[in-house]
Amino acid sequence: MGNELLDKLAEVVVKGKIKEAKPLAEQALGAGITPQTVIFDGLSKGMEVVGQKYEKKEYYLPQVLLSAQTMYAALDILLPKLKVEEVGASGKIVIGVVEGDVHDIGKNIVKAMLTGAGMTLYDMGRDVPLKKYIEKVQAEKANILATSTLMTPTLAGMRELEKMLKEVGMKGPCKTMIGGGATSKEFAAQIGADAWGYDAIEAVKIASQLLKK
Ligand code: B12
Repeated sequence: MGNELLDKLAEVVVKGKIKEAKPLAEQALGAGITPQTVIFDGLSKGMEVVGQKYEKKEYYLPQVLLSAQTMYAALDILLPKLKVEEVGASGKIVIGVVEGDVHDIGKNIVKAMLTGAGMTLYDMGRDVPLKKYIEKVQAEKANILATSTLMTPTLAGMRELEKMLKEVGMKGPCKTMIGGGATSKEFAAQIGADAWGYDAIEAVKIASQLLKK
């Protein structure tokens, strides 16, 4: 029963059946499936397929956009219901998608999980000029700067952010964590980021570790 609903949700994302997204998400919650499971084992699985279809040129941008909107419709229901175990580490986190990149679904899931875990989030949005991040980190005396990118060309922005943080004397007092499809643990080490996370579940673990340092 549970698996069927999750498969159906993945399919709805793949096909961009936007109207079915909310009712199905509600049905899944009603069936006792956790929001996390619905997001990671349902919606995200669908989005993986969308990515593969785009790579194979079976899908073009309008279809990808429709799938993204479908995922967002379901997330409207799911994100407010996310229950994350409080991790006993509180802190201020500035989060956003780096300049040049508009992919923000993953960032928004990460943000919801960190908020659920008891942290204070300052969401900068997507395609954000690097300077704005530094200004916000300084203004809020943030403990962590968390950035996301799914595109290779915009990786350079993350390297630049590390430099900019150093220049204003915040590298150290403010830890950095990065994630998103274009990033990797190796890349994080290369640029001197303090942590890298594969997904939103890991994001909570690494943020709490960074806050305890
Ligand atoms: C949906 C999508 C879009 C949507 C985005 C809608 C939106 N509001 O986000 C639209 C249609 C707008 C779009 C546009 C484009 N896209 Co697009 N898109 C995708 C697609 C299919 C899925 C991305 C997604 O939402 N995944 C689901 C979420 C939940 O996963 P996620 O983002 O990876 O996030 C998880 C983890 O990565 C992690 N995470 C994410 N951020 C962070 C941050 C931290 C700190 C941590 C710890 C963890 C973490 O946790 C998240 C949850 O678990 C990917 C394919 C793919 N394989 O990723 C291509 C993809 C990212 N797009 C791509 C491209 C090229 C584009 C365009 C340039 C296309 C074009 N020619 O115009 C434009 C981008 C324009 C721009 N300047 O940004 C390429 C990027 C290639 C590259 N390496 O550079 C990809 C990989 C497709 C491909 N194979 O070619 N796209």
